[in-house]
Amino acid sequence: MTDIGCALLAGQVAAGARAIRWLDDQDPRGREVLREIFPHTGRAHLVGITGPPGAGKSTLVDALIGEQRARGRRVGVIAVDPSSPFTGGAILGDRVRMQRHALDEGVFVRSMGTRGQAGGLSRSTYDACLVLDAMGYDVVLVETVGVGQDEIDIVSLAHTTVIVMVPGLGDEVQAIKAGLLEVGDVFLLNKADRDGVEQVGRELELMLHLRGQDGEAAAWRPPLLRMVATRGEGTGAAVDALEAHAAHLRASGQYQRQAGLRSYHQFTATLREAATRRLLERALRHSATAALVADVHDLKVDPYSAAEALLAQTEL
Ligand SMILES: Nc1nc2c(ncn2[C@@H]2O[C@H](COP(=O)(O)OP(=O)(O)OP(=O)(O)O)[C@@H](O)[C@H]2O)c(=O)[nH]1
Ligand SMILES: [Mg+2]
Repeated sequence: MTDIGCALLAGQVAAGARAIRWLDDQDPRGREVLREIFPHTGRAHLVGITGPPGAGKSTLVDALIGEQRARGRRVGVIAVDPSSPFTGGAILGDRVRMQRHALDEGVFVRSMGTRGQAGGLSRSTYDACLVLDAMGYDVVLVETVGVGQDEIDIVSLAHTTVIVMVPGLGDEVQAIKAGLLEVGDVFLLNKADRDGVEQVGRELELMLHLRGQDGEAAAWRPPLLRMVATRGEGTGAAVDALEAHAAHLRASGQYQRQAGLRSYHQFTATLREAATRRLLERALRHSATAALVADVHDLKVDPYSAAEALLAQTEL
């Protein structure tokens, strides 16, 4: 075992931060550490938190950290900012919001920005979750803005997906709401101190009721809880709901299966990427490929026939 692997398993923050950086940079040392720590993962409760921009997710995460710490849990946080390559503004905001935990060694906060390539962010997030899990954090909270499918994928790979909603949002958010509704395990209606909370609350309750109707009796019924994150109101009930959901997953064996699913998802994503690259490299050695690619650009052949032709002429 490498020194950094040992230090990481002992929970040393500097080692964890370094491993995450290596993994992010695709430095081969990152992969080696990951191989070492992988058998020590699968314990942490992974909680994805998503919702529209400005819904109060970071404020709420800060409140959840406080409550989890009061219950004696060690907490890791990954703040995902898909919009920023450098996580400049977001980090700053999140740091300020979570500052009161900065000196608490039972709390570790990391921010991740997009790496540019497709799937890069979900890979970085997955790797960081494994690192925090191996470091012994009991709970890992992953915050991301719920706008696109990629971001929804990131959080729905967690054990427990928390959807944050707020009153006073327009139609655009209704659409987001529909997509998010399917993946939520716990719904937090934040900014309950604002006007319109009753109406949104009723709408969401109806939607959740309709969603619940085709489930089996043993299925989890997602609760809808009101919160005022800035004042810490509703935090205890929110943490209770997270724990109840983890207990539900453990009782049905889904808790362990989820780790396997995540790993399988990552396995196929990695294969897909590598296989496509290899296939294109090989295909480009054939002289016919350049002509085929030109035909695709010139719309002389439909994309499906072109893909079939390329596969037929290339050995996998
Ligand atoms: N009135 C009210 N304001 C809140 C509440 N929770 C958060 N806010 C405010 O909402 C604003 C956005 O909060 P953030 O925690 O940054 O929201 P976010 O969802 O993390 O934002 P992004 O990460 O940028 O999408 C801040 O000004 C908070 O103080 C609440 O319960 N009530
Ligand atoms: Mg935030």
